[in-house]
Amino acid sequence: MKRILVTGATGQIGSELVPVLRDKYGSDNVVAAGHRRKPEDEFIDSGPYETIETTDAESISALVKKYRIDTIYHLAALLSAKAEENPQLAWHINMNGLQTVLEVARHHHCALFFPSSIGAFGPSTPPDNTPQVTLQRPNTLYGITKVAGELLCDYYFKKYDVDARGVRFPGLISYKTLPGGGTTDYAVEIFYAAVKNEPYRCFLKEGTRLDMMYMPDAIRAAIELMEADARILTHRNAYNITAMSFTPDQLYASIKKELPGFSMTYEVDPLRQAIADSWPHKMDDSAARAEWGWQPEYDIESMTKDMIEKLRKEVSNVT
Ligand code: AKB
Repeated sequence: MKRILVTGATGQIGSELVPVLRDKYGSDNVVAAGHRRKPEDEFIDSGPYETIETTDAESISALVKKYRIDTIYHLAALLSAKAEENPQLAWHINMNGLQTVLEVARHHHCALFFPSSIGAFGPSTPPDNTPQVTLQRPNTLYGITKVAGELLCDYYFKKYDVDARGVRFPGLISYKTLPGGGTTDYAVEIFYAAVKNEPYRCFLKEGTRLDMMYMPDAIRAAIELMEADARILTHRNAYNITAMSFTPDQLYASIKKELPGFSMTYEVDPLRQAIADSWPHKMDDSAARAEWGWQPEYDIESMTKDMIEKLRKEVSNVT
C-alpha cells in the first residue's frame, strides 16, 4: 500500500489529485500539504491535512516520518506569468523547493512525481510535433526552473537512486480550482464567463495554438506514470504528454456550439502572449504512449461538454 504526500495540495492540480488518490489508496494514506491557504472543509475532513513550507527540509522530513510516506507528488510551484512577475521568488519556490523535496526523498527512500511543462521548451524548440528529446532553451524563469527541475530529477535518479518521474503537462483545464498566474489560464477562465452568461476578453491573440489537456486525463497520467513498472521507463524526466491542441478561436467555437449566445473579444496581454509564442503548438507524446501506455480520453468537444455541465453545477452551488 502506498503512503503518499502531496505538496501544493490546494492548487489547481492538487485539489483534484488528492481526492482521486484518497479513493484509490485510502483517505488516511494520502496526506495533503498546503502553504498557508485554508482549504475547503470538505478537503480537510476527507483525510490528513498539514501546512508546510516547501523549502523547509526539517518539517517535510518530520511529516514523511510521521506518516511513513513512500511517495511524494511535489506540485508546489509558481506558474509562468506569476514567475515572470517575481523571478526571484519563482526560483526560490520552484527550484529550492524541488531540491529540498528531492533531498527528503533521498534520505527517506521516497518515489517522487515532478510536473514539468510545455514551458520547459523555448523559441528555438521545433513548435510542431515537438520531439521528446530536442532543444530546450526557454526564455522564461518558469521554463528555466522546469528544465533545471527535469535535469535535477534525473541527477537524483542516477546518483542517488531516487525514483523520480515526471511529465511535461500542457495547459490544464479544470472546473474545481482556478489555476492563477498561468499563460494557458484563458482556457479555464473562458468557461467561467460562458456559464455565467458573461462575455469573455481573451488575453491571448487569435491563432495562438497550444497543447491542452482536461484535468481528469492529467490526474490519470500522473498516477499511471507513478504506478508504471520502473523497468519500462527510459525517458523518466520528463515525458511529453498531450491530449488536444487548439487556438482561442477554436475553443470559442467549441463553446459556442453548446452556448450559442456566448461572445468573446481579444485584449492581448503582451507578457502572456510573449510566453505563449515561445511554447510549442503541439508536442509529440509517442514516447509516453510507447513506454507506459499513455492515452488521453478527452478531446476538445468532449472536454467542452463536460466542463460546461460540471461548472454549471459548481457555479449554481455557490450562487
Ligand atoms: C502555465 O500556463 O504556466 C501552466 C503551464 C502550461 O505550465 N499552465
